[in-house]
Amino acid sequence: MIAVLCGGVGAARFLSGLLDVVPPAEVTAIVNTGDDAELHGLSISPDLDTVTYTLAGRVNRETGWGLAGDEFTTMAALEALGGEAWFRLGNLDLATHLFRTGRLRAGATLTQVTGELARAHGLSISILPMSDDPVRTVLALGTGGEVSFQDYFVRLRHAVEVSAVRFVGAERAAPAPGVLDALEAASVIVIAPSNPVVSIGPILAVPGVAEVLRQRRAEVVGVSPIIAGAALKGPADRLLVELGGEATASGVARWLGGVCGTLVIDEADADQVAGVQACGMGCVVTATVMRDATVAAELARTVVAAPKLGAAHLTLGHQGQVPS
Ligand code: FO1
Repeated sequence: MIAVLCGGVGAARFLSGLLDVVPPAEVTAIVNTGDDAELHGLSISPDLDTVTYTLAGRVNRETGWGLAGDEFTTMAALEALGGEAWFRLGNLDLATHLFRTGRLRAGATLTQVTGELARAHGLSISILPMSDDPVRTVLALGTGGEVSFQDYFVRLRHAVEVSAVRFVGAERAAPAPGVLDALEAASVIVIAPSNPVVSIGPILAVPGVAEVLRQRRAEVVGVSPIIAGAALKGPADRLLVELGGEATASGVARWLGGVCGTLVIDEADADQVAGVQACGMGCVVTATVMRDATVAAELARTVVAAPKLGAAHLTLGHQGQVPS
């Protein structure tokens, strides 16, 4: 069994590759819900939907979120009425939010609804929210005041300086049913190439999760979302720096150090191996930019093998070859 801590787009691509090399019934995705939002009376869980749509082969490949071929005429009509339309919900995507909202109001848990949506999309992988309790990522801005995650990410286009991040409700949240069991039973626990601050941070803030990872650190493998000093997508690089860290693979190692035994980093960062190892972590170097399904599957294969490779402090060359 493999357990994967997931944010949005990067995690979903990684999971796609993993399912090419491991049977879906042997994978549990534990997904961030700190990005969840309530808009227009609807319960929206972007990272859960991104993972589900991607694995179902239905995601909009250009954006990495939402459904392929979706249209936004409902949003346009809402805007014409004077409604808020900065968070773009596609006509087809809206069906997911209507379904989730209705089921939650009828008393179902987020875990149950997420399972129902996964099955409706024909998926047999176990997709779990990190918690059934509300946890919301809130960012304090350098200019003062606090905003919700989607306000920061979408409305403000993450073009503002952040001075602190908190995960409201995390201390009272319980891990969703199955989360701790999956983490305890997994042969490998993967921290997907997601933003370590705002995608992985909320999952680690759910009581009990970080404790299991600390105990099982030798089996925990992270994939750095920072490559050559920058994030492929989103504000991970800036957030790391703004919150006192460093936007490098070594900076990711320091951020995740206590809970992660091995870090997989990109070939472009081969000069970072010593920095990662200085955090007491194994380090594996391979191609991590998932530009196609083959690279994603090869990355997944390397990650699953990484605890053994990383613990021996072996450094791998391109596509997992041990350099001679
Ligand atoms: N991201 C955007 O940049 N703009 C949007 O309007 C937007 C809408 C949206 C609707 C549904 C959904 O599931 C995701 C959506 N996203 C949008 C992506 C979302 O903000 C991000 O995936 C995250 O929460 C970060 O992982």
